[in-house]
Amino acid sequence: SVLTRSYGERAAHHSNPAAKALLETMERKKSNLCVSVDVSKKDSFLSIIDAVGPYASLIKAFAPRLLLTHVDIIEDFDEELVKQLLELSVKHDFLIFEDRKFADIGNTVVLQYSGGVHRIASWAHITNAHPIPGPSIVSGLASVGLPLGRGLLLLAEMSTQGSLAHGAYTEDAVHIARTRRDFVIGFIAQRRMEGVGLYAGEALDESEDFMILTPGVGLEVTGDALGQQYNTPRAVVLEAGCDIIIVGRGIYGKNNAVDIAATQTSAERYRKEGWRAYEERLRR
Ligand code: S5P
Repeated sequence: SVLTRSYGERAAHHSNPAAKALLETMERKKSNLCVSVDVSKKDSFLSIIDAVGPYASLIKAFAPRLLLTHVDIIEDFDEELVKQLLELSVKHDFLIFEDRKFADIGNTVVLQYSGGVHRIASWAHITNAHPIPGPSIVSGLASVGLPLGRGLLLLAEMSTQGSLAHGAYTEDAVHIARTRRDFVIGFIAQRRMEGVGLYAGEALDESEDFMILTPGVGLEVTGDALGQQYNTPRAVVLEAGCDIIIVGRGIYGKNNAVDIAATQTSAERYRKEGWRAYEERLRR
């Protein structure tokens, strides 16, 4: 089973270059930690990334969730930021996951992914999408991302209280991913989901290897005021069988006033906890 394979071994089961690179850097840096950096100033954004770079294998960049309106998180976004982000990604050996959560028709997501102010496909190794529109969203994004060697994650479940992504929705998300294994490298989910999305007559392919990235990870608190729910790295990696823990406020604190030393200490703490749980899982 995937659960008893090392990240390094699993790299061989992926043909997608982003998936391969991610699993290899995780093994190399002994880190299954993805740091989520949701701050609104370019300077804070870059200094957090520089600080946690040595401790994370994947940086989840700013998330301009609704491009149609004015909600882009980084107020002073520019081309220079992208350049510096890419320099940091080389310096610290991490990949960039733009948590864009695409959710529109194929034609629109092609434009959103390739163009606009942010030109996400040009710099983000990995991005994600809600499967709500059906398989066409994956085809649209793949037409932009595959030629660039990018990978996609589907949101099969969410960490929030009352999430609608469960049951048949989650089943279908996994099913869609199975039909596009060249581009869909894994899921945002809360558990391994083994056997989910296998419809009558379908067989589980031995080479199938999806990465499970899990947000809603915290050591100090069990939630926030807006429906977020937290589990420990151990519960997520060892008990639920997920591969990567996504941690935001648990690492960098609450706002733009960044305490670099404290950020580094907590990044290392989460990295250690996540890695220990993974090593224990391998021995099971
Ligand atoms: O279901 C989800 C999916 C995502 S990508 N729940 C989440 O919280 N996320 C993201 O993970 C969210 O957008 C945020 O960037 C991060 C969690 O941040 P934290 O500060 O609560 O750790």
